[in-house]
Amino acid sequence: SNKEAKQKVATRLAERVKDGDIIGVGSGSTAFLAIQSIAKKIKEENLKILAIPTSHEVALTCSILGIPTTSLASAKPDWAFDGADEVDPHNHLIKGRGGAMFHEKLVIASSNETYILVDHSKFVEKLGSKHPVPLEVDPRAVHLVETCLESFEVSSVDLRMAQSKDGPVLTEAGHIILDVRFNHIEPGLEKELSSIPGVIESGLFQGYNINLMS
Ligand code: DER
Repeated sequence: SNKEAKQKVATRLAERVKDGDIIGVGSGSTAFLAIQSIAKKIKEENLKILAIPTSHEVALTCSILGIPTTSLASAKPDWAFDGADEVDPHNHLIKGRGGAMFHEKLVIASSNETYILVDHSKFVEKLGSKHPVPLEVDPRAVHLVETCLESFEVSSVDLRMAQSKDGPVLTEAGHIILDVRFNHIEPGLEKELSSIPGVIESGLFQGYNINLMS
């Protein structure tokens, strides 16, 4: 099953942990299983590691599991792991279903290598087949960004609304998220999107040192 596949990948990832590692820890359900496997291993083998969480939720999980944490402001990760929503044949990713893609991209861009944990449902021929590309946008720039997006071939732009609170989702940095469906995702799109004034970051990951684990 999907859950068993995720658990197998999470367990295999935990085998990579070495004493003294500083590890960037991604958000999402697959990364969550990996963190639990890592907590088990470091207890059994009495390993000392530091985790760099990519969201408040991951930070809370680490503290509950007794995994010491640090931050990018104080340390560089030796390596990182995370999940993804879509992976294409070039190992380009769409991430951000969970809304943590800004911090996740900081950690992945700071890591020499990143293990992306996926089950086969994440593989696509073309990015954008199943998921929109989330943009983290400063709320003051939402109209400016929507206007700039008109010069891209876009089929929809949706403000991500909160489920258990009235109004839009606000990220941990206080921004809104626009979920954008692009008709074509070319290799240069990530950089183009980040150059739109008011776009803080996107969930498009093109050209990072990604090791797939599936
Ligand atoms: O939001 C994210 O980027 C997560 O990593 C997400 O893309 C994968 O989450 P999942 O492991 O729960 O599918």
